[in-house]
Amino acid sequence: MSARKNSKTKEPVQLSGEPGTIVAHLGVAVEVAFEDGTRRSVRVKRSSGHVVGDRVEVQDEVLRRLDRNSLIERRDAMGAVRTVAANLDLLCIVVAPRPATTAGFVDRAMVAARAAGMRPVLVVNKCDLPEADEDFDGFLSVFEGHLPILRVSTKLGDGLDPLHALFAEGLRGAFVGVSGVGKSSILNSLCPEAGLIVGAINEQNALGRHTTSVATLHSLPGGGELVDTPGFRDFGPVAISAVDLAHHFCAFDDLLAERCKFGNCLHRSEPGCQVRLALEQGRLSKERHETYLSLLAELEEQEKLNGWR
Ligand SMILES: Nc1nc2c(ncn2[C@@H]2O[C@H](COP(=O)(O)OP(=O)(O)OP(=O)(O)O)[C@@H](O)[C@H]2O)c(=O)[nH]1
Ligand SMILES: [Mg+2]
Ligand SMILES: [Zn+2]
Repeated sequence: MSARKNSKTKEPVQLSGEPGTIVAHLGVAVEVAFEDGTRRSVRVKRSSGHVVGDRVEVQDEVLRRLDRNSLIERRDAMGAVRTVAANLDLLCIVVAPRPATTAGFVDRAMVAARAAGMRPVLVVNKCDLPEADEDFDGFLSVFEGHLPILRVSTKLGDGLDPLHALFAEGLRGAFVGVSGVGKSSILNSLCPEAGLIVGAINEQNALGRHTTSVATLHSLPGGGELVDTPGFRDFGPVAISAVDLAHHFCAFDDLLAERCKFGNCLHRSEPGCQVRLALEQGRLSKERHETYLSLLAELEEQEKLNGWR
């Protein structure tokens, strides 16, 4: 609705702009898709903070951002906060046997999704490769039961129907993951008219080449929308309190059902800690506890910098 009359409070009628959604951020301009199906670029300041997925109203080249339902942010290696996308229902963490993704990346992405009120989904691509072996299955198995795991191969065209079904209710999701796992390739398979550029990984070091440089939002033919994002490795936590972290860390879900001795336990080395007990009994891997500890240390550092304590 572009203009709304409020007869009860007798406020003057507020003229608002044309409603739309930001579908691409091009630095000095954003591309807005309007409800009538048209699109156009609107100039913005680089520092405007607008992101793909933002609902906006545009009037005379002035862009007003509407309230967000959700926002996914991350801290990069330099400590800067980067916004990934806004107004998402699902965060699809894309991994592949090659290039490899660390379990820590998946855990961190899951923390970010849960803290932002989005459902995380693990999308496993390139299931056709010989590297999709027992070791790789072992890597995936620690996440089983904590989020849906969908296996695909864009090369073989396998596993696309369950992905379509995931979005069919009209949900909006974003693909995140390290460069080269095939985020743009999967989107092209789901939505051939997206026409995204894909790039071969570097055979020498088996790393992606950062082919995608801007986030873009696409409507899927079977319903729903998906954001393709440029690959990144650093998923530093943003705007989560150190005390809340454990509740967003899926490896602790069952462990925290049994309460720790102290209500404000940070699950480091406190006496009577259920996490520590699980670690000692081998029910929690050292690697995952270390991921938690590194997230905790990063959040405590931020809280110190922000003077929260
Ligand atoms: N074997 C195999 N290769 C695939 C599959 N999907 C994608 N690839 C290849 O993986 C490489 C990287 O694909 P992209 O789609 O560009 O990866 P991306 O995740 O978008 O990478 P960035 O944009 O750099 O973040 C390309 O050479 C693709 O052809 C698959 O299912 N199997
Ligand atoms: Mg890409
Ligand atoms: Zn504890």
